[in-house]
This record gives sequence, structure tokens and C-alpha cells, in this order.
Amino acid sequence: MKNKIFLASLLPAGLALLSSCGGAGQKEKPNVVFIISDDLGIGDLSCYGATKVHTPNIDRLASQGAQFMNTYSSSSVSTPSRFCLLTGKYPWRQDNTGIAPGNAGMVIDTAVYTMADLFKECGYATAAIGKWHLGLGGAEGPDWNGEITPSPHDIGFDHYFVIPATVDRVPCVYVEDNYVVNADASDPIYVDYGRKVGDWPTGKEHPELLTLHPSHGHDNTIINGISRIGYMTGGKRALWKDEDIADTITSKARQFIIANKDNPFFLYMGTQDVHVPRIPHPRFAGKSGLGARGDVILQLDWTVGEIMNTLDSLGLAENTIFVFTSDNGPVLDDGYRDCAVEMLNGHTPSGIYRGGKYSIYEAGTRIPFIVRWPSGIRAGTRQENMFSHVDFFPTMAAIAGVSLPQHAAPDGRPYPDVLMGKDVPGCEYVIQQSMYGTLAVIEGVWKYIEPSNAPEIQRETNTELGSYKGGALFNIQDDPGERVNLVESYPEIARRLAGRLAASRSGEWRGEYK
Ligand code: NG6
Ligand code: CA
Repeated sequence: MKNKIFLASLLPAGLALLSSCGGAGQKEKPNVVFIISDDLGIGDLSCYGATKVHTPNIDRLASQGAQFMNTYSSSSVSTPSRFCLLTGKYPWRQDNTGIAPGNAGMVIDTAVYTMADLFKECGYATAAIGKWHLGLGGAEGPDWNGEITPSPHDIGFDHYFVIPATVDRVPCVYVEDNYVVNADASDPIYVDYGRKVGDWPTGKEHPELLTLHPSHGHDNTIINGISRIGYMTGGKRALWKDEDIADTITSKARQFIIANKDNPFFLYMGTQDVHVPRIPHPRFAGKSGLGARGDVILQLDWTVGEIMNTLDSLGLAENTIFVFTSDNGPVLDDGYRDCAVEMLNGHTPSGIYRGGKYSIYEAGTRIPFIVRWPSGIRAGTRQENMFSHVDFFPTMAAIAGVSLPQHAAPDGRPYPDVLMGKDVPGCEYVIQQSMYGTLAVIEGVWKYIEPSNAPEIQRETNTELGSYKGGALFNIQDDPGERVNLVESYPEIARRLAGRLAASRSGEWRGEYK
């Protein structure tokens, strides 16, 4: 049994009126829609300065709420980033938080008190729709042909309809409320990440069968003409259609909102866009002029617009906290020959920042973050103060007027005024992690990257990772592109920040609220 939450008197004045769990009636509790896109860079949206691609719906969301300019995810890849968001715990505190294969067991222990648990205890209907990538089932992985348990149901989600891992990983099936959708007992599903199972062709053996070719990796079982990571066989009837994924998850999200229009709800929605393989629906194909990557940005923008329209049509927009963000930074060639590099046409997915997905440089974790809440946030706000995904869950608890159980969200701290777009000091420091486990800490204008023996460049994706054998120190206000390493010029600052990382690692120092 998870700990109960307790009423708190921590609420800043002004927020109390908006508080929900702590007293307001069911009707006044704000709904929460949290859309996390995949591999979308801070330079990929027109509201963040993109000029070669246009995202009118997301721009409108931003103009009606607060657009955050200095917000970070905790990792430059998906599984650890999502883990941190839902648990408020840095992923490097737990060793199973690397990029999860499609047959991984649940990454979040069911005993952990998650953000979904918080909303559930506050009387919300809760759902996870779309990309999951946090494992399913026990340690041995899910039983694709039976009941899948434990599952998101056991960490606070009443309902879920998910892509188990990523769209480039098998099994290419949806799982809904503990069962594979359209499962067929006469055609059982087998999945293996070590060796081939069954006789479905692989991209390596039969490149002539491919409609989209890999550039690196991604040469295992072919599903819908695209070879994936991992091997699978069976479940033919259950296979998703790549072109329809955006429509399918959008429709599932809409159904959830409509079914819960009269009670508070928390919708956690992970889009597969803009992760590889990038397969736009025909109505978006070729429309961006930037190739498939640009087309799926348009598709993503459509998805956000559909959710906005759904809220509008039900009269729910006013009292819904609508968050849009990304799990990590952008990448162009992430393993398929989809011409993302060739058709870039001057577009800059990383904006002015260095690196991208996988790296510890800014573009790896500095992500778009937009919050719209007409009843609580002034339209057209720009939040320049620092914020981080790790703080989102405790911040929502503060807005709900509750204090968390003792061990919940050990690394996050509540910043309700920052989330509301107010000009108050942002979080004191944030820690990020690269795919290679290198940590960095940002405090004020300073960013310290710990020493690392990881490669300097990930060759396949052509990403600068930000690895320095002697560590690095940047003044990211004067030098947001992280060009001038000041580690030797300001050794005392580097030492202080290294000490802060070490203390955080050992659990001794977690900021002023702990
Ligand atoms: C990498 C994959 C990449 C992507 C990534 C996870 C290869 C060669 N590359 O290992 O394509 O799937 O994992 O992306 O297999 S994430 O956004 O879900 O973290
Ligand atoms: Ca991602």
C-alpha cells in the first residue's frame, strides 16, 4: 500500500484558490494534459524561432500560456528522461534506466509513488496514451500472449493504450490495459532481442524487401517494409500501421478526454513523432519540404491541435493545465535513410545550441516546454527562469495543495510560481545526463560537465557528445553554444560544481527543500 498524501499549508498565497486536492470540489480541479513528444529539438518549433517549418497549433498553445526558454529534461535519451518525469528521481540513481528494449520489464518499481499516483489519489481519472518506453511486466519482461502485469495500472494509471517501447523496436503492437490489442491466440507473439525468432525476414537478410533502409543498426525483423531493432514473429493481426499511429493515439486520447469531461483527468500522452522511423500519414507526406522529419513535425503539430480542439469543444480549455514538451533533443540520421540530413534546407533543430540527442551539450536536454492554463497563467508569458522535468511532479503536488509521501520525488522540488510563468527565481541547479552516463550540473550562468572517457562524437548520428577527459566549464549565458571551455580559468567554480554533483550523487545534498 502506497503512503497516503497529506494536506499541506505550503501553498503560496494566490495558488490556494486554485488548489484542488486540498479542498476544492471535483469540478474546480484543473485537468492536466501532458504531451511529451519524442526527439523534438528546441529549434523545431516556430514559436522557438524555426523559420523553415511551421507549427501553428503549438505556437498558439504557447501564445495562450507560458513559453519556457530554459527548461531541461534530465537525460538526452528517452527511458531515463521519462523515468525522471514520472518519479521525480534522477535516473542515474537506478541502474535499469538505460534505453529500454521492447521486451524490458517495468522500469519503475510498483512500490514507487509516481506522478500518476498523485493524481489518482486526488480523485483524477488517469491515462497513459502513446509512447511508453518504461517497460511492461515483471523482471523477465511481458507475456505478450497473456495478461501483462505489472503494468502502468500498478503505478497510478487507470487506463493505458501504449506503444511498448519505440516505433523502431519490436513488438510493433499496441498494448491496452494489460493485453496486446487484436491479439490472436492462434498466432502467438514471440519477441527476442538476442537472436532471431520465427521465420519473418530481417532487413539484414532481405534488404530487397525494404521500403525504408537502415543507415545504421535497425536491420532485424521487417515489419511493414521497415526493419526494426529486435526480432519478432506472430501477432500479424495486431501489428500497427505506421502511417496511422498519430491518428490512432490521438483518437484514443480524445476518447479519454470525452469520457472524463465531467470529472478531473490527467492525460499523459507520448507521441511517437518525431522519432525514427518517421512515417507521416499521406496527408502530411511531402508537405513540409524538409523530408520525412519535417513532415512528422507537421503531424505532431496536428496532434496537439486536435487535443486543443477537443478541449475547446467540451469547454474544458479554461481549467486545463496543458503542457507540451519533448523527452530529449533532436537527431537527424538516427538509423534510417530518410533524407533528414539531405533535406534539412537550413532548418536548425538544435537552435543556437550545441549537440543534440545523446549528448551532454545543451541541445541534448534543453527542450521546448510550454504550459497553458487560462485560469492560472497569463497568456503570452515568457518564462526565462530555469525549470526542469525533475521538478514538474512535486510542482504539480504543490499546485494541488498536497505534500508528497516522504520518499516520493526525492530529487524534485516544487516551483509552482515558476510553472505559473511568474518572474521569480527558477530552480537553483539542474543535473543532466548524457546517453553515456556523463553528468552535468547547471547553476546560474555556469554549467559544469564532469570528466568523461566517452567518445567525443557519436559517429553514426554525427552528434557532438560533449565528452572532456578533464571536464568542462561553460558560461552558458555568455556562451550558450558552449564553445569556450573555462575549466582551467575558473578552477574554484569547477571544483564547487563538481562537489555539488558528488554530494547529489551520494544523496547528501538535494537542494533547499529536502
Ligand atoms: C538507439 C537507436 C536509435 C534510437 C535510440 C533510442 C540504434 C543504432 N540506434 O540505440 O535509433 O532508437 O536508441 O531513442 O539502434 S530514444 O529516443 O527512445 O531514447
Ligand atoms: Ca526520445
